[in-house]
Amino acid sequence: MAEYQSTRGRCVVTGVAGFVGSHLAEALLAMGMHVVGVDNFFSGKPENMATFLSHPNFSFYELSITDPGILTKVQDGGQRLTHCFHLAAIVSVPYSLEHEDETFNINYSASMALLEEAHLLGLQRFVFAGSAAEYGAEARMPIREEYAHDGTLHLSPYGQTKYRVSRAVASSPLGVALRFFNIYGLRQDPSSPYSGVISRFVKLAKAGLPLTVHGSGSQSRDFIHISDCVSAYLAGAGLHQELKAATPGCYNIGTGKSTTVFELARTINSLANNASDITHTPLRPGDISHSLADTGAFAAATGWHADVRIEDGLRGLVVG
Ligand code: UD2
Repeated sequence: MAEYQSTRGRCVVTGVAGFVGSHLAEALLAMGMHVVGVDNFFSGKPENMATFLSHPNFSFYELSITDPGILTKVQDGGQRLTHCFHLAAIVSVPYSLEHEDETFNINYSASMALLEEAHLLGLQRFVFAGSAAEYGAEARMPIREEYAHDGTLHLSPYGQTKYRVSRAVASSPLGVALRFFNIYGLRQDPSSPYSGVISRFVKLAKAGLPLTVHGSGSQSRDFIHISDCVSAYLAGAGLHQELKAATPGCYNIGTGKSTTVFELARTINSLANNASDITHTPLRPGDISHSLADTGAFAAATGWHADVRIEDGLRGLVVG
């Protein structure tokens, strides 16, 4: 993990009990920041906060981001908040397709209200968790930030709401929207059929079970390790010791390298000494063929780049 600046400030992390939010909170606390965590356990889990729940610089609020005036509510004793990392959202694409209004309320309306409140309270930075889903079924690779526009055909309410908020955040003087590609790492939940492919494959391979590849496995993704995502959040917020603060805008966060699902399955099986055959199931409806980030904009703005090679990240998950 990169070295982080020891600095004082009071950060809000929404979605703190999620896979990514919990890693971000750990890093901020390790830097000496105060962290105010918000989660309503819709998809987050209390056990994700086990390493820091009793940290003296951490306070937790079980609240939905749809509660009005949430930043004012969590300003412990009126102490000034400095940064807001907004990660809480409906994160499942299939769920968003079945619950369009709820997704709009949570992912769009609540996010816009939070951004406005951050302005009113004079926060220094508002860093938003955007997504590669904002690009829909983009065919040009690697994907550049400007490829998402108002005419983009979004494949889900999830992608559409993330796009709209990213645009609003990027045009605010305190806003940085980070469009993450496929994040993986410790604590990612492998339990649903729509969980990240790496978390599912690692769980199956460790149990000696066959990995199920949808289609031929020639589809590819830009897989980015959680520690690189955390360093991108810190650079986005202007809190990374070695990197420049990002200017307001919208940035891709990926590795710039693609891995096919089949390569992934083979590597994970080999690391886990899993002798079971790889099985193939029908392609998932709506699956995109390829997704690869052009990370030049964030690199130019901050000097950030991903450090963890996929082989090393996978070895860490499988072998420990
Ligand atoms: C990612 C995001 C999603 C959304 C989307 C936008 C994750 C976990 N999901 O979906 O939230 O942002 O990008 O494009 O980051 N696969 C298998 N076998 C399995 C599971 C998956 O072959 O058991 C395949 C799957 O069909 C797909 C690839 O692996 O081709 C990646 O699947 P994923 O669910 O990890 O991520 P993705 O890119 O569909």
